[in-house]
Amino acid sequence: MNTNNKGFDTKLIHSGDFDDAFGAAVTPIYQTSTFAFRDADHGANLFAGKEKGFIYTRIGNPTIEALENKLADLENGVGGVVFASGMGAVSTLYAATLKAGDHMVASEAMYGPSRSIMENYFNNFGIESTFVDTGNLSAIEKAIRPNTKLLYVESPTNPTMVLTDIKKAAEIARKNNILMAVDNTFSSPYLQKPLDLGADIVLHSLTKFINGHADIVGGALIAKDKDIYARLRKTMSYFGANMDPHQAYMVIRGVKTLSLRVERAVENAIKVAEFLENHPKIAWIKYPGLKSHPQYELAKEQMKMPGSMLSFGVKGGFEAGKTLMNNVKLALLAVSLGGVESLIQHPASMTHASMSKEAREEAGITDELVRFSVGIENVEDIIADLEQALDKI
Ligand code: LCS
Repeated sequence: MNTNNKGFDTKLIHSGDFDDAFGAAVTPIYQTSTFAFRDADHGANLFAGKEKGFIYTRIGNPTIEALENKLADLENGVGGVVFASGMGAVSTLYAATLKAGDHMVASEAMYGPSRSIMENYFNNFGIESTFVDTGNLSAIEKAIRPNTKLLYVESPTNPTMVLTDIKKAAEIARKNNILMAVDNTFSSPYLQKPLDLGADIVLHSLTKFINGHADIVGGALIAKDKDIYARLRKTMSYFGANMDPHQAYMVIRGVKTLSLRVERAVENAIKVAEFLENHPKIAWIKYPGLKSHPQYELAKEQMKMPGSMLSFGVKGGFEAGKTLMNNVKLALLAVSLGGVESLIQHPASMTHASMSKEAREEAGITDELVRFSVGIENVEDIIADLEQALDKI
């Protein structure tokens, strides 16, 4: 279906649909590694890009392409490329946009491995990086060097919930001839559209809100411009972190309810955040939907709603936080986020353990920080669960 000028929810359901031979109501799974050519000229033309069609599933596949088209439409980009994981997308982003002698400026707090692969692997190929508080625009400007080629931000950051003013940061990037990429995992395209705000590339761990059901791992890059899209696609197909058709089918199924899930999760998160902020055993809480968040106004400006991720510290520090995590019964003590189920975890020893302690402390990922991904269960149950676990401290 042509979803031009249609609303976001209509796009969630129908964008990327293609005419299946049997009129299937949902995108079928083309579980095949290769596609037969009509004749030798057909094969040669496909490889030369003179004809459209499918060659080999690492390069492209109808089920995978349906998801890529849907995601590009949702983020208002020209094209999308999907990956076996979010980290497949991150490593392909770096490989496609940086070469020896180049420099990247990025958010100091971001998903641990996104930072660690730059500091422990890409550095070995002569690529430099500076990690700063991208919530502070002058820190971005100060970090830019003549060889800076990529500005990469997470907004909000995992797990410190710091926002970057995407519009203003994109202006800085443009002025300096730098590509800007935004990891939009914590918001999803329902809440935030980085390309509309001036970014060049959007990244997603599809594992999170977009799939939403904690049953697959996946990643995506969406580009605003055809040349960048072509570069990302080529790098993906050579490096081989491609998605599998069955995985793509699962994400297509999951994403259809994105707006419904996110709306309920945010509604719950606001109540959970208010409960925690008023609880005597909570030392501090960072949630963009609370007036106490230093970027509350920016969140209202660039996000449709404040999301359903929050981080906090319990009075008594790490030991008290550990007691809380060991005593929740409804929320799962597990990494990942953005699914229908509430999840609690400890970034310093789990998702961000790959960063050095100094880098963590500098980025605000203190040992006491607990991260909570609010699910879509009945909010009274989520709060009662937290309350009984806090009572154990
Ligand atoms: N970007 C962000 C913001 C993430 O949170 C993650 C994973 C990734 C990229 C990588 O995606 P993946 O390869 O896992 O699909 N974040 C995780 C987290 O916070 N807990 O477990 C995984």
